[in-house]
Amino acid sequence: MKICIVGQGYIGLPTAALFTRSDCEVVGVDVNEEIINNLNKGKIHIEEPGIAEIIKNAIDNNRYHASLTPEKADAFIITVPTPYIAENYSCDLSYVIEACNEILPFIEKGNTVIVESTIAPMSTDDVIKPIFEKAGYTIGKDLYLAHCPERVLPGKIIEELIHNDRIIGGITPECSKKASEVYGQFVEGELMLTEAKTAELSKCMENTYRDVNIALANELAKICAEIGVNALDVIKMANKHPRVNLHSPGPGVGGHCLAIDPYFIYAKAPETAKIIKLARDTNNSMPQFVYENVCKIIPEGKISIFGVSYKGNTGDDRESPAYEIIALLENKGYEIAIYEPHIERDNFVDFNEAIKGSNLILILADHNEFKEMDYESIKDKMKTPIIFDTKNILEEVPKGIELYNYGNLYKLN
Ligand code: SAJ
Repeated sequence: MKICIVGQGYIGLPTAALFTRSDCEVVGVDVNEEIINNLNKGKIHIEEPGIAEIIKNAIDNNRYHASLTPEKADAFIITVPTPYIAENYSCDLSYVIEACNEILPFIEKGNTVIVESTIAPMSTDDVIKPIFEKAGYTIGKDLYLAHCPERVLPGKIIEELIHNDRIIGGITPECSKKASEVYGQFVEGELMLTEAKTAELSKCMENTYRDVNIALANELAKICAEIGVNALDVIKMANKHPRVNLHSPGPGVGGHCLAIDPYFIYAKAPETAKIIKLARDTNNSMPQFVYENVCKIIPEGKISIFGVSYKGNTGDDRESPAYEIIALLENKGYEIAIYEPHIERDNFVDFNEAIKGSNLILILADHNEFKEMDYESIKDKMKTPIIFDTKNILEEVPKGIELYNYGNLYKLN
């Protein structure tokens, strides 16, 4: 089977890698020339374990190459970003539409087209299907169209792509069947056949479920700071109940999924999607909450930011709440030094420079490096050894260091 995958990012590239392992030939398409050139040399631009070796091996065996333009194939998979439109939070399908138009000249009767990008409910029926119908195809008869959302966790993509159950949402049952034959190449989880619109909403709801739960945890953290209770203890205790799973409060919700997908549902039914919108607002309010607490801990001085990526052990900083927190602190006049071991950027500094003469370490990402750090040694290097851990990663710190987290913020009131 030859597969053409449009979009060689966090999902498209690992997906390409897995198809090549199942003896498929893959052409990975992307608009970014630098990415294409690097990929063809075996250089990977995403930080995800396992991918580089597979792609290198596939290039050596002529099973993978990257290209700026699509090629004829048996199946086309679209894995491009779907941001949201700021005015009304609706799903911006422009990259998906562009990708559909781009593959059109290479499509032949009998091919399968799969959109993996997360899209708002009804997008496949109302927007994507007409593109191919206008070109003369009858969907389900001579072209098969499906929405098959990915549901993998960054950092564990390879494992989850293989083992997670997969939603296969065809426009017709025949479309679902054809799309399941494509994923059957490497997916070992269950292939669940359904309609496109059900697949779309299921995917958006998965991330909304998590966003709403995180909002609940964040609200709890705020309540606890207000009334004088240790939020982390409450979570630990409550989660001993067999049917309770309170999530973790944090500096806000980042990433390209949780911070965006709930809006796709909200935009479809703004009058009804009340909890969904409130959860987004609550999570969006967390940078301000972190900022206000920092101001209470130290009114001025140097702050060492530990981590800006949206989640631990990745170099992905899309939609990261860290940047809003940094902007608020800079505006207030604090001196900011950013230490982020997973991202290289000109204005980021190394560990020693970050903590030298610092008044506060503000942990904003749960990287392993920060969990395993020798905090004893930082005491002498900092001006005032204080840590505010917004990710709940430090249970204990050496004597002489003052630690704030969501368990004891009430002490500041
Ligand atoms: N977060 C909290 N508290 C928590 C859990 C997470 O504040 O208890 C924050 C994280 O710090 C991060 C954000 O939420 O900023 C999102 O992180 P995440 O690990 O929950 O999820 P993502 O965005 O990396 O991946 C999600 C996953 N969806 C679900 O778990 C329902 C993943 O399976 C999806 O494939 C992915 O979205 C996607 O692509 O849609």
